[in-house]
Amino acid sequence: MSTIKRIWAREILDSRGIPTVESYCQLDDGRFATSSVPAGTSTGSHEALELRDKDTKRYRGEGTLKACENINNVLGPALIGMDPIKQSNIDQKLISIDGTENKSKYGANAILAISEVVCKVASLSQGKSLYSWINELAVEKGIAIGVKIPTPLINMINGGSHGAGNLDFQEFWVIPATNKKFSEGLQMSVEIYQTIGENLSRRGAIHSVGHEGGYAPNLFTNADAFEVFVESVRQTNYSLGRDVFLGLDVAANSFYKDGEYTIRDRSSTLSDDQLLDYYKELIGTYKLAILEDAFQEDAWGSWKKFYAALSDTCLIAGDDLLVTNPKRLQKAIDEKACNAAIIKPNQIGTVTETLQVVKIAREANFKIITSHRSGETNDTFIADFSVGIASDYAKFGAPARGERVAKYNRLSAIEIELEYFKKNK
Ligand code: 2PG
Ligand code: MG
Repeated sequence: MSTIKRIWAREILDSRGIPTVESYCQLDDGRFATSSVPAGTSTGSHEALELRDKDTKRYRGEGTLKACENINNVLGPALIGMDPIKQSNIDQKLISIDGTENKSKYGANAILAISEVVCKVASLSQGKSLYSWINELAVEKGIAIGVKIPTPLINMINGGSHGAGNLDFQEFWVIPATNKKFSEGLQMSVEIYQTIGENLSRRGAIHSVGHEGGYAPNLFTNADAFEVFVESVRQTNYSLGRDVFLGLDVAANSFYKDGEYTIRDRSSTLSDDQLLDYYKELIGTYKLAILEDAFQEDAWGSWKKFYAALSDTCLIAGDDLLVTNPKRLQKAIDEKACNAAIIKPNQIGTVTETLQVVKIAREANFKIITSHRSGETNDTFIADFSVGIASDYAKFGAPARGERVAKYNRLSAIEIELEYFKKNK
């Protein structure tokens, strides 16, 4: 049995130029792994706490030196001598040392950085691919039987707090049909992404790209983005509603204030019921397959109405609503508020707790959407995780920018590896 010899961390930058935590773990057999954690921009207020230094003399208060010190001086030393393949013992130890409900003492960023790096080094020490090791953990918990490459939700256009003050909705996706092979779906989406780019430039509408690599165009309304999608898909060899579908992360928190929602598609503010009517219109016109965070994170009543009206028509996904938290997920199941869960390990803070949330969601027949964050690194842990838990969907941003394509390229590599194993059984 190999044991943990040393764990340490340093501050690095994420894709937005904001500090995050990179962790290292060395075993007594010499094996070594490194990992880094992402961070959100449009975070839900019920997420586990990401520890920031709040020292305004450095990185405008966003430094992660304290989180790194917590790893170097407290959390890391406490795990020395432990067996890295006992992921739940490791995570349990981290949870109990921190002792708070939302990991606010040592920081969910510090805790997850350790949880993930230990998971990685454990896969190495057993000579297994990371996704297949995560699958073993998932099988042990009764979450998955085999591995599966998820269908990607590919971000084409960014608005909201990921955009450039242009559109209100945060992420406009193209979703390949679920019967397509991953590589086929990726290729289709890239061709559509590039066609959208050309159409936006022709209209003089490209402003820039947003946090996740989607275009951040100057368009008149949110619905105009879908018009560009329809036009662009038509110009490719693919057909909307057969080869590809459309979807949205509305991220409604970002345009909600004092009981009202403000979007540029309407001249006056909208109540929850009026917004619901607008979604019905959009879903009818553009046949949207998935809608994430259609209402703000605590509007349980509106989520329930939305579910009652549309759960047979599209997937209703909770992100800021659920924050990968078992209690909030259970409430959503009991109250029939949604039927798909966005899964982000850094919203809860350990690999084991994330697996527990996936288990609850699966048992309630929810679809699982494993997700990156808007502030990412080139770490591809989340791609292996999505395959290991047999996630239905994965959202890793646009097919552009290094930190986004790293994850899609990792899924491609896993696809090739799985095909090889199938042929050479
Ligand atoms: C989301 C995510 C990721 P952020 O809202 O789903 O796309 O954004 O990481 O900013 O919360
Ligand atoms: Mg979201």
